Amino acid sequence: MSSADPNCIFCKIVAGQIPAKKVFEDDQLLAFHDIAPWAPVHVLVIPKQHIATLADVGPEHDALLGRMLGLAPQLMKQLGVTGGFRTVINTGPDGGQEVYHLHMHVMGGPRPWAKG
Ligand code: DGP
Repeated sequence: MSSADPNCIFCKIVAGQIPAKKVFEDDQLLAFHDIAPWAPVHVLVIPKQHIATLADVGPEHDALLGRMLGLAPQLMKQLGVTGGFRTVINTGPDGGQEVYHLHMHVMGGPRPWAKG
């Protein structure tokens, strides 16, 4: 596993140095509520290891990415979302990425949403 980036806010959440409303955790992944939700239910799924963006992954990350995606329906079910959901991974400056630790937004709940 890559070492954590001491300047990365999501690495600090992984390390427990910044609080987050966690909804899932295992040895590889962490999921928690977004601090600025765009939808009634809005969680972020992150790898615990520091990977800056989706553009930085390689074949060695295939299983990890598969697990991140597979967690989305499980979390939405756990959080009572029944009408479908949206998954988004912003990548790089032109992709609108603000936090440079790979994360997948998973959003659900009745529309209209505030954003998106
Ligand atoms: P993006 O634009 O894809 O990089 O989205 C980053 C998201 O991270 C944004 O929706 C807000 C969220 N976020 C930023 N800082 C924190 C934090 O300290 N805690 C939590 N829970 N979410 C955060």
